[in-house]
Formats: sequence, structure tokens, C-alpha cells
Amino acid sequence: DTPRIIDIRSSRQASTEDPVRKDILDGLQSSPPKIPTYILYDAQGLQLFDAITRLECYYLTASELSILTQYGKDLASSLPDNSTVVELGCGSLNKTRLLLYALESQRKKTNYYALDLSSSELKKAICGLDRGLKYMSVVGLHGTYDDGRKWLARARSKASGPLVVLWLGSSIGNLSRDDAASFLSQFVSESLVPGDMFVIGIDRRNDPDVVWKAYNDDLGITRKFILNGLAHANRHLDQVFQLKDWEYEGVYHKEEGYHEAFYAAQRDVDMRGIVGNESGYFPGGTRILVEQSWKYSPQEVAILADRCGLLPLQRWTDAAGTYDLHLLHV
Ligand code: AVJ
Repeated sequence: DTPRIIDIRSSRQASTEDPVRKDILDGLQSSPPKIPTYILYDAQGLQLFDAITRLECYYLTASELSILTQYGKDLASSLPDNSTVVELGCGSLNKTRLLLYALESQRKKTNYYALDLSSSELKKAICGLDRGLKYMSVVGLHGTYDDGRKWLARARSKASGPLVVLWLGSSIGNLSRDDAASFLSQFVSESLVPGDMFVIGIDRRNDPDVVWKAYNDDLGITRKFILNGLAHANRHLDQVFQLKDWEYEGVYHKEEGYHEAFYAAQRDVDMRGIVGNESGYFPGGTRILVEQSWKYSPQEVAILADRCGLLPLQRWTDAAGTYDLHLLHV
């Protein structure tokens, strides 16, 4: 049977003007120049990211999976009965299924909502779940994080039990520390009430060489993944990027604890025709930022939680101590 998927996208995506084009042009015109990180996740990008998660050097996925394998039951025991679980960016559900099956075997009634940007991937992922779940309802939500938060604010008033926001994969790392705090605070103020929870997977401040390797693999899969963003951008910009003009550059800022992915101009690039006046001229060596991946020490997570009015309940760590799964409550 076909899974239930609700389209919760705001009118922004439905309008006739191309909002992606506008986001890209705004970013290119700002200084320093940038491209929205979501450009990395078209169908091709999702496949390349999936390949990244299977690389040994990209330890984040394996670490999180090992935590859920070892402690999935503990996490399920810590979640209330009759809860509504909403996952931000559910992806393939490979890791989430461990939690869902643990909840099921503990006979905890759960309404699970899987939010993702790609409705075809959502469908695939939900169809891959076990058929015989008796205590769980599974529904897909097609939209962005913002759509999800707004949907959640409405769902809050209808849900009889507590809400649990599940955010795995260290995706929180794509926001600066300040943006992460405001993003979580927005949930707290708009969509959650005391007793509601967050489950967040976050990469640690690991050995700088290990982190750098995670984003600069020898097979060049990450390079392909990042450069594919330009091909995606091109579809919204009349093919303005010459792919030969740009190369991937990764930089890890070890003091501040974040990795950056850039498009570096290999020669002078003139895109004034489409970007508009001076800001469309990129001298050789110019870097366009597309992604930051912020890392958190346990203490930095405590500070983050405090800033958002969240209370840490529990923390599970992989055996190597590279990654944490945090349970926090409002
Ligand atoms: C999926 C956002 C967590 O930043 O580590 C992997 C994406 N970028 N390799 C990350 C990514 C380059 C990833 N997140």
C-alpha cells in the first residue's frame, strides 16, 4: 500500500517565481558570497550524500548508528507513551528504524511523522519500514524545517500526549551556534510546551585531522557531492556556472570547531550578466561558502540547551567518544 504523505509546503514553493533562484542570487550578492546549503540536496546530491555516509572516514553516521544500536532501547524507555514524534530530515530511516522498532517492542503508542524535502525519498523510506507495526502510525510530511515547525505548532494543540522532535545526523551542525540556538528557541516558543522533548544527534570536536578527513575523502565523493550543488544551482540560473571554473575547498577551523565547504574560483569569473553589477565578478581565488559543519563539545551542548530554555535529560555516546545523542526537554 502507498504511505500517507502530507504536503505541508508553504505557498513560497508553490508560487510561480523561482524562490531558489532568488536565494542563490541573494547569496552571491552578499559579502562574503554564499550559496544556500540546501542546494546540495537534489536527487543526485541525496545519492552522493548516501555514498558519503558509507565512507569509513565519514565516521558520523557509523557513530550515531552504533549509539542507536546499543542504546536505542534506553532511548525508547525514556520517551513517553502516547507521544507524537516528528523527525526533521528523516532521510532513509536507516537509523531511525532502530528507535521505532524499540518503541514498538516496548508497546509504546507512537504517532511518528517523518519530515523530508523529497517526497519520492520519503515514500521509499516509509515503504521500507516493517509492515506489522501495531503501536505505531507512520505519516510522511513533505516540506522544509520551517514548514515542519509551523505544522508542529498546529499539531501541538491537537496532540493529546507529548511531542518529541527528533533531529539526527548532526544536521544541527549546518547552523552557526547562534542560528542553532534561535532555531531551537523558535520551536520552544512556537510549537512546544513543558514536557515536550528533543532528541538531537551531534558530532563532537574530534581530532582536527580526523574531522578534516571526514569532509575531504580520498575517493573524492565529498568533492562530487559539493560540486553537484553547482549543477543544481545551474538549473535555477540558466547554467551560469562553468563547472571547470570552480573547485571544492574544505577548511576546518579547529579553534572555533567548524568545517567549511567552499567553491573556489580557479580563474577570474564574470557572471555580471546574471548576478548584477560588481558583485557578479569573482576574481580567481574567490571562495563561495556553501556549507558549515559545526562541532560541539558536551559543554557547548549544555550552553546551547541553556540558551534555548531546554533541560538536558540524558546523553548517550559511542564507544570511541566521537559523537553524542542528547535527550533534552522543555
Ligand atoms: C548531513 C549536514 C550532517 O555537515 O556533516 C557531509 C553533510 N557535508 N559531508 C555534515 C555533509 C559534507 C553533513 N550533514
